Amino acid sequence: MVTEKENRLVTLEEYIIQSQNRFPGATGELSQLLRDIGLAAKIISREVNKAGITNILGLDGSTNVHGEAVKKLDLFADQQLISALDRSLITCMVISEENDGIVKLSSKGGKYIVYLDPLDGSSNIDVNVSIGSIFSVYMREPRFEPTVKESDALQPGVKQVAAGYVLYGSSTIIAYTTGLGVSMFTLDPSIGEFILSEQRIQIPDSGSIYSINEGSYNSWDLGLKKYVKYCQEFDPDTNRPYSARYIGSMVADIHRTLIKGGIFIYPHSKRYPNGKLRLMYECNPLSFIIEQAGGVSTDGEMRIMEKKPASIHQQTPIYIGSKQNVAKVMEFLEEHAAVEADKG
Ligand code: AHM
Ligand code: MG
Repeated sequence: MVTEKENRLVTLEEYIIQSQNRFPGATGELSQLLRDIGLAAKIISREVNKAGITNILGLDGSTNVHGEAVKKLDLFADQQLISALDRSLITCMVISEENDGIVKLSSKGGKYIVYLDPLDGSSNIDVNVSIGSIFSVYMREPRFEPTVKESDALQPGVKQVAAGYVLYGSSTIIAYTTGLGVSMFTLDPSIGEFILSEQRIQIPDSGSIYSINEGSYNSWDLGLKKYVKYCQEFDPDTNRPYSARYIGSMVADIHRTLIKGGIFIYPHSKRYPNGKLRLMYECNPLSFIIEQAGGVSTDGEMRIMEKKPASIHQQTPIYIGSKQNVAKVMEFLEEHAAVEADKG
């Protein structure tokens, strides 16, 4: 394991191998899978950086399974990640935002199932704003029948064996967890390697930033409206008013929340009665990261990672971030839900 005292540069590959060596029985397969994702991330990062000067930018004319316009880079990222995972024959199936059904890989006996949001925040691509990739890894349990099927992948988030994100921002960063804290690496483009920048990251217990698309204010529950008003009130003792920050790329908003603390919310609303964000390849992996860093993630009623998925593309509301901020919004939601129940 790398100690803080060592100032030698440690690459993602070295770090993964060193971490694996701490578990004598480890087969190295999960390490290989993480290295595959690291490689795909470098290729996607290169393409994202040159998007503005190539014709890869822009709509490719088709729509994804949710009827949203697909940009060329979404497809590129999807292909890169899937083919990187296919190559090492340890993943049997991929579920991706860009594909309606499951994608069976060449290795039918592969031990892992991987969920992907290949390029999250894609509406930000053509305005040069940060975007990201998200991944979430499950085991395909040996008791499952030989034929790989969708129901094998319907496991709650607590069963994730690894998860992470890549942020294509002012620099490219990869953060991941295997359940032993969160480690973060920054891509050094001059040598083409991800270099360890932080390990055992901790989210602050409270923060003074709230992150939500306030354009939907009129269709929120009363408790949420009151919470946002609370964030905006002047009270220097509690560091209010909070700052509002909303990038519109969940990876970037969660990355900031992880580093600076605060809360990110995508609630249910009249427009999205079940929330907009996807449980399996957006909310579960980012919840695993935030929880591993000491934060909290809930759908307003229960822990996100304990939700039993009914379908691979299921949506969910999410309230995620620093412990104290999430506890506060829950107080508002509960208080006003009780008031509404009394009235009705
Ligand atoms: P995408 O995967 O199609 O890019 O959609 C998910 C994105 C999230 O990154 C972001 O938090 C959210 O959609 C923004 O939605 P909205 O524009 O409704 O606020
Ligand atoms: Mg997405």
